Amino acid sequence: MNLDGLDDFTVEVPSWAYGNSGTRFKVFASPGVPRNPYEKIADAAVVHRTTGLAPRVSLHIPWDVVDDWGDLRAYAEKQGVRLGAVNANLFQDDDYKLGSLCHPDPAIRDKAVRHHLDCLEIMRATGSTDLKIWLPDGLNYPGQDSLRGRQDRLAESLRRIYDALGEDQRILLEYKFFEPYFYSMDIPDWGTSLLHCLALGERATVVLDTGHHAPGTNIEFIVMQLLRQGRLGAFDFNSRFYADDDLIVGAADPFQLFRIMSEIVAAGAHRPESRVNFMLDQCHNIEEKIPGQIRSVLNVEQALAKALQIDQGALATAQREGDVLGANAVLMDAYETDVRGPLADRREARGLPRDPVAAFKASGYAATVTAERVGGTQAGWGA
Ligand code: PSV
Ligand code: MN
Ligand code: MN
Repeated sequence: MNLDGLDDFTVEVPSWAYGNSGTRFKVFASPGVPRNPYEKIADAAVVHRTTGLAPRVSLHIPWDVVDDWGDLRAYAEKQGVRLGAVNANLFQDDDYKLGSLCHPDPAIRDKAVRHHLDCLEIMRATGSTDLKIWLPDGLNYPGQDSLRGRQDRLAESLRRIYDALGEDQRILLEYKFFEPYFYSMDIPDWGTSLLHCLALGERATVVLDTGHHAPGTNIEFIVMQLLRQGRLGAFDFNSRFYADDDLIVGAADPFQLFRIMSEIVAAGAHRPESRVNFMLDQCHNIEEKIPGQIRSVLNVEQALAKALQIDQGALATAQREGDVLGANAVLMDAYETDVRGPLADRREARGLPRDPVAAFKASGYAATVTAERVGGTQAGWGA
């Protein structure tokens, strides 16, 4: 079985997946959750040690702020992982009631821009290259503000952030089509995100969160189109049924994940040279968090392994000859291939556990940290 393309493939895990989280109405407390960013990194490192797939951890600012970034970086490296993308946070400040980067008041826009400049400073200390920007903003009512004016203000604010990027830094600009109660989002779709990125310059790229689309959206089409433009910077992988559910990637629609990875493989974008950052953006509200993350990174790997089974030659021939069913069959054959055994063999050959979830359960890690950690923080929101 051809699994060559897996060798340098990695998934980045989010620090907030290890803390408590819940619905919009209730956070469920789990025993042994991390009390600070160091403990989040320790948990993330377990995911990497058991899977060999997750060597980076995304941070959320200010949730993960520490006194000494060099110390956190050194701690992560000692644990065998690196600090990854830095997520800005514009959604927990009274000043942003009417928006942040698009706010009608220039002083509030300035504050929001400065938050991103602070994130760039943090990235210099952590060695991170990716700044992820997500706007939780929009309008509740038609006429509340000028749709066009907000886009002009957004362009200006993003320009200030972009111009402050260091040589090796880039922007990941996230879009999302809805928030509960909004009539219009400030960056509702990939077209809006891409237009801003194109205006900014080549170090501005789109991040595609799989939970941020209307039901039925053909996400692999968006992936293909952004790859064509060289502007797919990253994924925020998760699953959704009805809303932005942040459930385990590949849980709701494994076939969709396969179709996404098929476009990735067709463009060779699973290789590190593509600089597509395959991140998770998930919360584990009721399930155990570390096994939930292990399951997630394995699901991404499995979808990629299946996509690598597509007989590209046979597919191209069937497509050229107009063999509709034949072409579809080539794709489905790859999807139906059971890659679990070969992936377990591959893990074993690399000194990793055949079954990472079972290995984690047998390790006693959960009991150890439950005994050690009392008073874990809620993921992000209370940090
Ligand atoms: C917003 O729904 C989002 O997807 C953004 O990436 C945020 O940073 C993240 O979720 C917060 O959990
Ligand atoms: Mn996201
Ligand atoms: Mn989201």
